[in-house]
Amino acid sequence: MTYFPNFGKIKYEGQGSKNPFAFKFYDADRIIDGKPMKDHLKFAMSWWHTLCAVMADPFGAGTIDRSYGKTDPMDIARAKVDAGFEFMDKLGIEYFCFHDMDIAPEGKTFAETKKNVQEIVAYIKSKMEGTNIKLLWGTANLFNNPRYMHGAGTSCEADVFAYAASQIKNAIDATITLGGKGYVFWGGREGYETLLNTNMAIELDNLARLMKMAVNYARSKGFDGDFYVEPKPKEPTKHQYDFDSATVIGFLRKYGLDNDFKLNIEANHATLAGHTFEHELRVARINGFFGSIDANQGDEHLGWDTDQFPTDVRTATCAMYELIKAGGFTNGGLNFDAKVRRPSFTFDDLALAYISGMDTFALGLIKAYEIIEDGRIDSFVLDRYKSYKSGIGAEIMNGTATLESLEEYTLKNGEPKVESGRQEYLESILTQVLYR
Ligand code: XUL
Ligand code: CO
Repeated sequence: MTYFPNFGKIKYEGQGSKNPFAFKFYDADRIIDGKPMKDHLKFAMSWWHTLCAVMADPFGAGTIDRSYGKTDPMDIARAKVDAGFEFMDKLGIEYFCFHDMDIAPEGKTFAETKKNVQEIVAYIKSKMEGTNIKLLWGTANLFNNPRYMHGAGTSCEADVFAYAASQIKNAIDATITLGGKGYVFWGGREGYETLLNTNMAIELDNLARLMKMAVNYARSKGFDGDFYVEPKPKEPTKHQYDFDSATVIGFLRKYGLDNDFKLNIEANHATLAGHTFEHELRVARINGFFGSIDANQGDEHLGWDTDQFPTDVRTATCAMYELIKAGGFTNGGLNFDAKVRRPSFTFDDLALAYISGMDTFALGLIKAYEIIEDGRIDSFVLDRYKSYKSGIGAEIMNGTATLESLEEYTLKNGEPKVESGRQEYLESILTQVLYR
């Protein structure tokens, strides 16, 4: 039984290949800086977009049939497992990520939902045996069901908070059973539509309470992986509390969650926050919160989360530069939180999309190493701050300078001499390395 009859194992054929079902840049076993490309990139398949999304939009029905030839919801869920493992095997993808409600159908009661999830988790576990396929992270879907219309952890209804907590408990159990090293909080409904009906202070305190409960529970069950918050400024709510990396880091520190949580940075969410992807990664990295990546890209002409497969090599290069400087992934990886366009409705399109995304990041990784090896950009930045190495700069850095001593210095030395930022020159180096 195959769900993807039109292609077999996708191989690396190199840049000269015109075979659509082949990698042009992603050479999984190629050693770069001492380890295979696949271990640098740790590609993951998103269960929801890859196996579930029917590509409906507000103006029309779905274009992809996700019944996998079955009618019973649990049979469909099991078929998705089979299809997912075939897909990962053929693409050479070693990780996956899921929400509880992607893998199993919601039951009529919570008890039924719990049973459904446990049954499919057991099936996934049996499929993992004897393969290299691992769980990157798990999460709970606390945004689809209408009960979450006012939020989950930030709901004004305590019963909804309790329901969300129950779902999280089971999603953590599923993550632990499948050996996952990450658990994600993405707050799709954790925000507000209007301040006129919102007590922001209670909502934020409660969100932190929910996260703390999750940490306490998971640690008590032996989970030694990372928790992640995935920042996003808006959509579906008008304003989301986990706006961007800087906001989330402030939140985690305020509530004492910074030892257990890192960030899962999504490219398109960065764009929505008015940042570049690399900005969000840089903020995470320099603050010690670099965790995992949801790779995708938006459309520069559309203002919403289009979740497209990444094709922009310049952006991928800048992102991979941040990954390398962060020392690589530990528990994290690169999850394609990306979906095909609505008219790309065949299963072949899914594979072609992944091939394109994986090639983009493979090339980004190669180019990021070339930028570092070239050295001109790094040494420019090093040199740009050389005034802090000695004299008055060293005094500022080592904390001996005061406002008085700096005034004395300025009175004596007069107008500072400043240098050019050389942006255009540095951009030309990037272009030169990207296109050589
Ligand atoms: C939504 C989004 C989610 C999270 C997991 O924009 O990115 O799929 O990645 O809940
Ligand atoms: Co995401």
